Amino acid sequence: MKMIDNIKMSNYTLVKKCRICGGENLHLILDLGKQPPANSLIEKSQLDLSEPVFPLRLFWCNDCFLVQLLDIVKKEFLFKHYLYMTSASKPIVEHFTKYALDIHNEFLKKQENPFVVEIGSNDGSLLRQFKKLGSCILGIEPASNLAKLANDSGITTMNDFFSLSNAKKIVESKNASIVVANNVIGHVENLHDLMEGIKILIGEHGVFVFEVPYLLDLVKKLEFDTVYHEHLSYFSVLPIINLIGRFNLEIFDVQKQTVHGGTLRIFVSKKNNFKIKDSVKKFIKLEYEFGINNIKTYDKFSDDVQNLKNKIITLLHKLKNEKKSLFGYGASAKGNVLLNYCNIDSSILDYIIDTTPLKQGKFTPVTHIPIVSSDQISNTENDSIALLLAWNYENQILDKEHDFRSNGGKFLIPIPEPIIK
Ligand code: DWN
Ligand code: ZN
Repeated sequence: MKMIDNIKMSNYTLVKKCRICGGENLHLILDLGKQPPANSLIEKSQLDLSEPVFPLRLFWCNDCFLVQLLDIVKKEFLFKHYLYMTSASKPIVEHFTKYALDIHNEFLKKQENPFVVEIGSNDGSLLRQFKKLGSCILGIEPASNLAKLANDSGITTMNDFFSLSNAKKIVESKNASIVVANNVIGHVENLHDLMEGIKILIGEHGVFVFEVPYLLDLVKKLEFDTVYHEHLSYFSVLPIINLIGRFNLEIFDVQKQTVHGGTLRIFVSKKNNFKIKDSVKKFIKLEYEFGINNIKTYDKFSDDVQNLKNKIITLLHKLKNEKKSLFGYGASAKGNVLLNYCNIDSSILDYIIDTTPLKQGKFTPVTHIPIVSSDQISNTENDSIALLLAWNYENQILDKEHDFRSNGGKFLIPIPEPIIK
C-alpha cells in the first residue's frame, strides 16, 4: 500500500494541553499510526497524487479524564466540504424523528413560538422534524455543500462554524429554547468558546441537548475505528461536568442511546433551573467503577485493539486465500480508519457499497478502494463476504440484506471480535 508521509504544516498543529482543564498530565493510550483524514475520499483523477496523512494518537488526561487527540488537523480542511449526509442512513433519520418528538413533548409543546438551533446541522435531517412539529429553526453548518442542500430544501442554515461571536449575532433577535448538537461537540477544538456561546444562546431558560459517542462503549467494544482526526474529544460524563461547571451550567439528565455504537444524550441548563435526575449520579458511579480515572483501563484497551487488528488481518487473508470474493459495506469514516490501520486495500476488497450519492464514484483515501452504489449487492457472487464497515447499523443492515444472505452471502462484522454471520 502506498502511504505518503506528507504532513502539510499549514493544516496541522500539535497541542500540548488538555482542551478542558488545560493540564499537561497527558498520557498516550493508543497509536493508530499516520492516517489520512477519514472522510477524505478521492476522485479517480487523484489516484496517482500524493495524499496528506497525519499522526492519529489518543491521549488521556490524568487530571480531568478527558480522552482526546492532540494532533489537530485544521477544521477548514476537514469540514468545509463534507461527504457524510445524515439523510443517507435510514436508521439515523428514524432516530432523529423520535429524538425531535421526545424533545418537543418534554420542553417545547407548551411554549409559544419555540426556537430550535442546531450546531452542525448537516443536511437538515433533524431540524426538518422540529419544523414539522411547529418550531422555528436555525441550522449552523460549516460544510458549504450541506448548508446549500439544507437551505434549498427549506431548512434555514447559516454556513459557518458555531462560535461565541455567531451566538451573539443570533441572540440579537432571540434566545433559543433548545440548542441541539449531535456528534459535533467532539469535533470542536475550543470547547470553552463553544460553551460560552451556548450559555449566551440558551439565556436564562433554554436547554442544551447533545449527543456524543460514549467513551465507555468505545473502550468496552474496542471501537478503535471511531478514533479519527474529526473527533478531538471522546467523552464521558465526568469531564463534561468539569467543562460546563466553568460556565455556571449543569447537567440535569443523562440518557443512554444505542446509535453509533453507544451514545449519551446529555441535558444541560443554567444552574438550578431543573431538578437533577438520578441518572447523573448513576453515570458518575458507573464511570468510576469502570476505571475511566485509571491508566490501566487504557493499557488493556490498547493491547486489546492490537490483538483485534491481528485477528481481522489474519481472517481477511485466510478468506482471500480461499478465493472468496470480498467487498466492503458502508464507506463510513470509521471504515477508512479500520482499512488504513489494518492495511486493507484494493487487493483485498474489490469495492465498497454505499447509499450516499456524494460518495459513489470516489475512492477511499490511501487504500484506493472504489465506492459504488448500494444496488451493486444484487450482482455479487453467491459466496461473497461483505466486511461491515458500518457495524453500528448491524441489525438494520443484516435485516435489509436478507436476499444477499439467503443467496449464500455473508457479513464479516469486525468489531469487537471478527465474526462471520
Ligand atoms: O461523527 C460522525 C458520525 C456521527 O458520522 C462523523 N464524524 C462522520 C460520520 O461517521 P461515519 O461515516 O462512520 O458514520 P456512519 O453513519 O456509520 O456511516 C455509515 C455509512 O454507510 C454512510 O456512508 C452511509 C452508509 N450506509 C449504507 O451504505 N447502507 C448506511 C446504512 C445504514 C446503509 O444501510
Ligand atoms: Zn484535562
